Amino acid sequence: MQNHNLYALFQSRFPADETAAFIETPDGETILYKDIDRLSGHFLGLFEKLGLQAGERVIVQVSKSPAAMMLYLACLRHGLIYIPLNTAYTVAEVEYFARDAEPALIVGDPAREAEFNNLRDRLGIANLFFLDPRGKGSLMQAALAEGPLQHTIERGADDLAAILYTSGTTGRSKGAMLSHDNLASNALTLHEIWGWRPGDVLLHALPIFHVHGLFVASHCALLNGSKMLFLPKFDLERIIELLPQATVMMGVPTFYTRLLGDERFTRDLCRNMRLFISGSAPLLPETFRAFEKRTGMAILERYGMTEAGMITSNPLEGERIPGTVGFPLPGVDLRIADENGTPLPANEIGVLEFKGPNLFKGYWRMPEKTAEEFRDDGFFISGDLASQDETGRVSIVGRAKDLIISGGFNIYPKEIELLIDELPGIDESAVIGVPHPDFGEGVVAVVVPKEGAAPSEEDILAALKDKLARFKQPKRIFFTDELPRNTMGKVQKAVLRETYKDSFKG
Ligand code: MLC
Ligand code: AMP
Repeated sequence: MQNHNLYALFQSRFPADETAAFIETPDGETILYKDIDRLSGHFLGLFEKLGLQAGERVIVQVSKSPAAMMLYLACLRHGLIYIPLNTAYTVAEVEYFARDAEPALIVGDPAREAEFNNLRDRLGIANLFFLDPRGKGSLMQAALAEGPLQHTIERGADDLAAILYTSGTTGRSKGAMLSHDNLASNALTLHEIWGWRPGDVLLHALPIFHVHGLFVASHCALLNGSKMLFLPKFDLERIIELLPQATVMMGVPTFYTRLLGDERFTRDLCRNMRLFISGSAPLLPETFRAFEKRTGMAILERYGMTEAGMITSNPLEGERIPGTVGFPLPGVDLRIADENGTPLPANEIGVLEFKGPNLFKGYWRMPEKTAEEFRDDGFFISGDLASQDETGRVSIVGRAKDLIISGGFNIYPKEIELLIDELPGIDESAVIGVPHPDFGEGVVAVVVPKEGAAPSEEDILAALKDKLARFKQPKRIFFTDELPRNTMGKVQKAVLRETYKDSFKG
């Protein structure tokens, strides 16, 4: 039987060259391909010692580091289901995920050790370890005392490799279950269509707790045996320093607007680059054009989501058209449909639906929610509004779901509205995204105070501080006597977005 474990696929592609580097950090830390088996093998030793079984969940909320990458690969090898969490999440937010996923192991940042200990005690989590931004801490200590072991356990195509939480329209997060084959099929396709070639070097500045940085970027590098110049986070200075050594970079649109904002970012700096890829949020056509003017290169925009990885891409060869996300990936069946799932004619706007080998296995322990988002014929309802032209090229024109995407992070207004609405002196609120020069969209809360009450912006922000990750907190709060509603009584968010559209101008 073929082992569908994704790690086995990577392993089969590791370069024969003993000196080939997988990761290089600005601090001079290097991991060679030949060392990946051994380094991840120490974690396998620890997993064995702890008695962790395939199919158990591991929650990881740690800074990006080469060690964190090794931990991810070790989880794949041991058949553990990897659950990465945004490092910005508060412990209150982590608690929700821990209750839902019932992990056998949590790995956290030692900077929040006391809070994690408290969480472990309250939830009865069996194993808690720490890994700091330098790859040190109790996890590493315990792992280095074990192994290294060298198993890559047998996995079937549908066995889960990861659960990535993504919020639903109700504001509560749902765990998207991704199998080894979901990840493998998408990685193989992207490796092929983006023309990865010997000698490619990836500049990796994305976080590794989302699809984009963890799967799309790292998996392509692994399949290609490529080196990743691995930055702990987006850092303009470092990127400018490292670009001449790179050939490929992936980023959210904010990466590209920030680069364009620096005059050192020139055509010469990009002399070895062959591909800039953008996604996770819409790339403005003006950014595409300014980028092309500055560098002579057309950013390749693609479209994806947590539930499926990548779904469409502009072509490597052929025209990349700004404002479009290109063609469905090979193997992806895509249609633009009306609210009943009936396909619409070319160029009409409807909801984008698709299916393919990359499409997830449903939401963790939420069969009803899963059923709601699938059509009877297996198509997944993405919640994105799009059109497709006669040639098959797709344009994302909006969202049917109430979602804000800020700097590539998804923010669900409902989650914030619920928290604001329960504060004293507040009648109701509406949270919207409006144009933001850096993040694409910025979060604005429009709040209706109770009669006679006068809540302040500071009070509201103070109340949200420990409950919500910083990036979700409104960057502006406006007070109003009444929210605009339609005849059905539904808040007209489009009207609010128009009213407050200049909140971040100037
Ligand atoms: C940081 N802040 C943000 C923010 N990121 N606010 C809104 N939106 C964001 N995305 C806030 C912080 O809370 C802080 O607030 C201030 O900005 C500075 O924080 P920072 O940590 O220094 O920010 P910075 O490093 O500059 O981060 C910005 C960023 C980062 C754009 C580089 O957010 C990022 O790496 N985004 C990528 C997200 C991503 O990988 N998405 C992929 C999802 S996968 P204060 O007030 O404290 O100063 C997906 C599928 C697909 O969607 O298709 O790919
Ligand atoms: P997430 O749930 O974090 O995976 O975010 C997925 C969502 O990001 C999609 O449903 C889209 O709304 C959005 N998205 C991703 N890529 C693009 C893109 N290139 N253009 C517009 N929206 C995008």
